[in-house]
Amino acid sequence: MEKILVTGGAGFIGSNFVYYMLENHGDVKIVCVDSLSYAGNLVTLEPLLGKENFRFVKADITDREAMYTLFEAEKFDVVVNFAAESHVDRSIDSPEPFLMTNFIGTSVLLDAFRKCGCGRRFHQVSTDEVYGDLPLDRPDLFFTEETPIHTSSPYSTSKASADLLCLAYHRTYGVPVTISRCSNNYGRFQYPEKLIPLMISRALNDEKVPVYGEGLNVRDWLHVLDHCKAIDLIIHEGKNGEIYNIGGHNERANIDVVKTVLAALGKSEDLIEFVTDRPGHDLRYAIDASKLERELGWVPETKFEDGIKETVEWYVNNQKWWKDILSGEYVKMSEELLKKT
Ligand code: NAD
Ligand code: TDX
Repeated sequence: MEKILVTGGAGFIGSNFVYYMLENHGDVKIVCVDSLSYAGNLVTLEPLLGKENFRFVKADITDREAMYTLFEAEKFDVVVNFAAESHVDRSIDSPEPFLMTNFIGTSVLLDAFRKCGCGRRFHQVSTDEVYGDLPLDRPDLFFTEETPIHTSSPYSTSKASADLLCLAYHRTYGVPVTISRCSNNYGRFQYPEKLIPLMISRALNDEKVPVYGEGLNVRDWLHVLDHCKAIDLIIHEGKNGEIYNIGGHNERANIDVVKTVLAALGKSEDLIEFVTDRPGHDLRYAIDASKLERELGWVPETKFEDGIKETVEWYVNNQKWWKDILSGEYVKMSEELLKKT
C-alpha cells in the first residue's frame, strides 16, 4: 500500500488527481491536506469522505507544527504538492499570500519531509509560467527544461522560487525531489475565476465575457487528466532531481478559446467584451514535453476539441457546483462536510 500526501487536493487539479489515483490504483491511500482557502471546496471531495483509502485534513502547509505532526504520524511514501495560490490576477493585486503559501509553504513541506526521513519522493507541481513568455511571431520556439527561469508575475516568481528551493534541497540534503512544469489545464472542478470556467459561467448567465487586451495572447491547453497521468508517471518512474515539462501542443489564442466555448454553448459572440489588459501579461506559452514522452512514455490522450466539449458539458450539467461558489454557499457547505472527516 502506497501512502500519498496530496496538498491542495480540494482545488482544481489536486481534486482531479485524488480521483485519478483512487480510480487507477487499488493499493493506494491518499491523505489530502488543504487549508480550504477561497479556492478549496470540500464539496468536490464529498463522495470520498469516510472512505477507508482517503483522509481529509484541514490544515495550512505553512503551519510547521501541524505539518511535522502529520508527517510523523502518517509516514508518507510520496508527497505531491499542489497547494498554492494559483491565480495570476490575484497575485498582481496582492503578492504576499503567494509568497507565503507557494514559497514558505513549500519550504515547510520540504523540512517536514526531511525531518521525517520516510518518503520516497517529494513532487513539486510547478508551471510553465516560470519560463516567462515567448514572442507571438516565433512559433518555432518552445519552453524546454533548459529554458532559463524568467518570471513575469508575483505568482510565477513565487512558483519559480519554490522550484529553486526544491532543487537546493535535492543538492544540499539529498531530498528525492521531482518537479513538473505544466501548461494551462482545463476540465471539471476549476474555480470560475480562470478563463474557461469564467467564460462558461458568465455566458450561461448571459453576462458579458471579459477578454483581456485583444485576446491575442496564446496559451497551451492540456486536459487536467493528462496532467494527472503525467504526475502519476513521474512520481513512480521519474528520476530524482529532474524537471519534466508537461504539455500537449495545443496552442490557442484566448479569443479563439472564448469563441469555441461560446459556440459549444450556442451563445452569441456579441457577449465578448474586450477589457483592459492584465499588467505584465505573458504573450505566449508553448511547452516542449519531449523529455517526458521520450523518457517515461507519456502521451496526452485528450484532443482539445473533444476535451473542451466534454468540459463545457460538465459545467452545463453541474451548475450547482459553480453557482454555490459564486454565491459563497460552498464555504458553509465545506464547513458542514468537515464534520464528517
Ligand atoms: P487551485 O487554486 O484550484 O487550488 C489550490 C488549492 O490549494 C486549493 O484547494 C486551496 O485551498 C489550497 N491551498 C491554498 N493555500 C493553501 C495553504 N496555505 N495550505 C494548504 N492548502 C492551500 O489551483 P490549481 O489550478 O488546482 O493548481 C494546482 C497546482 O498546479 C498549483 O501549484 C499551480 O501552480 C499548478 N499549476 C496549475 C495550472 C493550471 O492551469 N491551473 C497549470 C500548471 C500548474
Ligand atoms: O477574464 C479573463 N480574461 C482573459 O482574457 C481571464 C481570467 C483571463 N484572460 C486571459 C489571461 C490569460 O492570457 O486568459 C488567459 C488564461 O488566463 P487564466 O485562466 O487566468 O490563466 P493563466 O494566467 O494563463 O494561468 C494559468 O495557467 C498556468 C493558471 O491560473 C496558473 O495557475 C498556471 O500556472
